[in-house]
Amino acid sequence: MKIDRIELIHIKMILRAPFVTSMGVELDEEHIIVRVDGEGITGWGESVAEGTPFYSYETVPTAWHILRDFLIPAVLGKELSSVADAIALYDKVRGHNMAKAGLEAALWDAFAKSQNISLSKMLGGVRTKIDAGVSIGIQETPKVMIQKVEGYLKEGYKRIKIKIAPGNDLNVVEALRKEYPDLQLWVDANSAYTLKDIELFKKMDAYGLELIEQPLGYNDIYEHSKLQKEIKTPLCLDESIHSLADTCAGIELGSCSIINIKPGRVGGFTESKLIHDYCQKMNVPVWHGGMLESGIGRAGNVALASLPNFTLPGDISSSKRHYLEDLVDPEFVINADSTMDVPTGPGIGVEVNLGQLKKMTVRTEVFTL
Ligand code: OSB
Ligand code: MG
Repeated sequence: MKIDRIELIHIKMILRAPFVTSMGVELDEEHIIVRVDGEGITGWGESVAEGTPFYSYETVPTAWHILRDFLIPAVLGKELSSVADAIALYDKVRGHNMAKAGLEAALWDAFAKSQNISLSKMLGGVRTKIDAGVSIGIQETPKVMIQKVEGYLKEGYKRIKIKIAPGNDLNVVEALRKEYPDLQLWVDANSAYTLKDIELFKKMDAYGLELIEQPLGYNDIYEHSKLQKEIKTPLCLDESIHSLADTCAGIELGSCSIINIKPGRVGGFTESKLIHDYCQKMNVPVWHGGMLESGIGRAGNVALASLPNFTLPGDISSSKRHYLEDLVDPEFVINADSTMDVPTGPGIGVEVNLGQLKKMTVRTEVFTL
C-alpha cells in the first residue's frame, strides 16, 4: 500500500470530571489523531502524548515535531507491504514512542481494512469480549471515594483501580476494604513514593490488593526490585516499561510480576505484541493500561487486549467514563458483566464521527506527496 496523504489533528477533549493523580489535576485531555489515506483506504490512530510532560516527557508539540519532521517523511509515498515495512523506515528515530505509536496505529488500521479483517484479528486476538476495569482519580475523602466506587460497581465494573499519593493511600484503601471485603482492588501511585516509604507498602500487604502499580521512580526498575523483595503484594510496572528490553529487565530483576501494556508508551502494537508474547512465555500476566483515549485510541486498545495473555482486566472503560460525547460510532459501552465487546468490522471496527472530531479539533496539518 502507498500512503499518499497524512493528516495530524490536535484534539482537546473536556473531561466530565477532573482526573486527579499524584501527577496533578487534569481538566481536559489533548492528543493527536493521525489519519492516513492511500489507495482509497483511510486508517486512524491516536497518539497519547498529552498537553503536559508529567506522565511522559512527550507532549503534543514534541510528538507533532517528530511526526512532521521524521516519521511522516519516512513513510509518505513509499511502497509498504506491511506495518513492519513502515517501522523499518523510521526505526532509527530513538524514543518518542507516543509519536511512533500514533502513526503505527493508523497504519495497522489501514492494513487491516485493506485485508477486510478486524484489527483484533490482525493483531492475533482470540477474544470476542475483553475484561474492562476503571481507574478512579484521587477524591476529597475516603467517603467520597466509596461513593465513586459504588457508582462504578453499579455500572458493571468489577475491577477498581484507585490512584494514590502520599496522604491519600492507606486510609483510602482501609476504608474501601472495610466497605467491600471482596472487591478486586488495585492501587496506582504514578511514581509518587521512594524507598523511604517501605513501611507504608508493608502495611499495604494487609489489604489484599491484587497489585500495586508503579510506586517508585518513573524510570527506576532497580529500586522496584528492592521494594518487591520486602513486600508480598505483586508490583506492576507502568511508567518504567518502554520496550521489550525494559520488560525483560523488570521481570528478570524481580521488580514486578505483572506488566501494564500501553501501546503509546512502548511505541505501538508491534512492540506491545513482543512484550505480550515474552510475558506469556514467562507466565507473567499483562493488562491493558489507559491514557484517557478517545474512541479511536480506545478501539485499538480493545483490539490489543483481545490477545490471549491479557488475563487481567484493563483500564478500558466505556466512552462515557471520561467524555460526554466520543468521536466514534458506535461508542464503547461496558456490559453488565464488566466486559466490553471487541469490534468485528474491518480495522478498528468503529466509524469516526467527522462532525464530532471537528468540534474537538484545535489545529490540523496535512502532508501530501
Ligand atoms: O497511570 O495508568 C495511568 C491516565 C493518564 C496517565 C496515566 C495513567 C492514566 C490512567 C487512566 O490511569 C486510565 C484511563 O481511564 O484511561
Ligand atoms: Mg499507571
